Amino acid sequence: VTDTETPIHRVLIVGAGFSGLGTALRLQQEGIDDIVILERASEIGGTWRDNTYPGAACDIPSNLYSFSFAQNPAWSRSYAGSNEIMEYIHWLADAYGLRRYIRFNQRVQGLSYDSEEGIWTATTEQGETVRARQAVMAQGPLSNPSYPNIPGLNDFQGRVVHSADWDHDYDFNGKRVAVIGTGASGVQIVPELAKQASKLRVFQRTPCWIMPRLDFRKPEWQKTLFNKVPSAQAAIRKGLFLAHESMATGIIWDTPVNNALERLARAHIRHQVKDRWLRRQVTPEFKLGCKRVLMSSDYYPALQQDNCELITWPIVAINENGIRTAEGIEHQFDCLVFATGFSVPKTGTPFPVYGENGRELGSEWEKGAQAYKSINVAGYPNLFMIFGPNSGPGHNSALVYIEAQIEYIVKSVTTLRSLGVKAMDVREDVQKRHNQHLQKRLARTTWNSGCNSWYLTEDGFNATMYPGFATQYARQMKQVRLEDYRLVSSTGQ
Ligand code: NA7
Repeated sequence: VTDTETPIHRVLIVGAGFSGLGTALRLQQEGIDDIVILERASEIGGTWRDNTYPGAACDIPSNLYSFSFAQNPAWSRSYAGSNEIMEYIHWLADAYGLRRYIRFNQRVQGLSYDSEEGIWTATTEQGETVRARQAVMAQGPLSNPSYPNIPGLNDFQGRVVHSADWDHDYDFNGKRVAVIGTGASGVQIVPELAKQASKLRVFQRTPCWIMPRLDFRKPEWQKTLFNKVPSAQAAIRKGLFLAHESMATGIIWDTPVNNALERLARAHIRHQVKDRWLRRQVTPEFKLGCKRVLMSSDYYPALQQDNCELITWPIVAINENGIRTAEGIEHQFDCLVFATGFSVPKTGTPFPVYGENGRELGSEWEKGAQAYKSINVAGYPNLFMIFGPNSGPGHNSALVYIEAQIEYIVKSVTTLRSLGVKAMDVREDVQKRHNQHLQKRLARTTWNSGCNSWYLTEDGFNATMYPGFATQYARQMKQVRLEDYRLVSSTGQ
């Protein structure tokens, strides 16, 4: 098929997770339904489709974890598990008829822009070509599981499982299991595996701050109320949102709120951990907020079960039987569970993206990714990103940020249509000023207070997080300031 024979769609979206589906839904509501979504897997759901390990749940209260334009009155718990979140995602796709836009099993291998025509072309590894006037990258920032580079990893003869690629056929009952990694996924997996494994060893490199998690079953009357009076749910949602906003002052900046939250986390350790050695081991040395603050009320108790032990000696090697630590001990296992997170393309893109005059985004981002309002990049007209550079939520619901970005995309697409303009390209000087300001603000955050985290590149550049309140972020996304863009008319001017 030659380019001239390939139909030109209005909007092309990469990824059918929350971001891609939400964008399609809102575009459809605005009367734009010439949409194609390319999805690499055979199912929708993105990160929630992939993260199905036992205990997988959201750290954000469920009432804050749905789109405001499609609330979910049915949440059964104060914090939703991954199953229930997937149910909500399926409901979104079915209730709004979004599946008809999706082409499954199509892994995008490149995106390129034709300046003459003002058209984006996506090609997939499976040989599909899709052309569209606007392109939305909604492939998610944390979608590729990362395995650490430990010598001998391939020699292990037992089962190897990653938190983001769970093996549901494997029976952990009575098995000797190692969990490597104590981040957000590790602390959710450990209490569940501690119920099944005969021996569970948790390999910790760095402990994280962990807050108690008030998880409870929601009363039936609340669901009935939310069904009948959506404004009641909206009001509760607002309250939860503001509570999280107020915590930002401690998590993002080193303020008295930070000290209070840290005292609470220390009290949580004292209350739940009896042994002094273990207390010392699980107490972080970095400031609360520097890495993601975790939520769990059953992780510390699980560590103290008879079948469970925390190991803080560094892992030196893996062999056919298990793990050798720097202490010189070899621990034998039937299964190794990697809760070691994701490879984050901070200084690149997940696939090559070619803009005007053949420029390539990954190489422009070698020294750290930069965008304008995290959504557009100069030289890449009509390209939008969800969870682009510096839109990471440190303290509030990811969906609040996604929603702000979706609204910006919808406004941009409808504005282009109403002005009869071919393309909008953010001005280089505007993008530069925006980033100078961002980096100045980031320098004063706790993320830059001296710990290693996936938020920072090796030389300490933060291309990941947004250094402010979710409210501030959403406010800057409310308006598309045309003066910030170079507008290209259909005649090319
Ligand atoms: P994270 O938060 O990236 O955590 C990965 C964990 O794995 C963390 O504890 C790491 O220790 C540990 N890790 C990585 N490599 C090693 C080696 N070689 N040895 C021992 N331990 C290792 O991933 P999650 O999946 O938990 O969460 C990802 C995000 O998803 C999370 O932030 C939420 O936003 C949702 P380290 O701290 O680097 O010393």
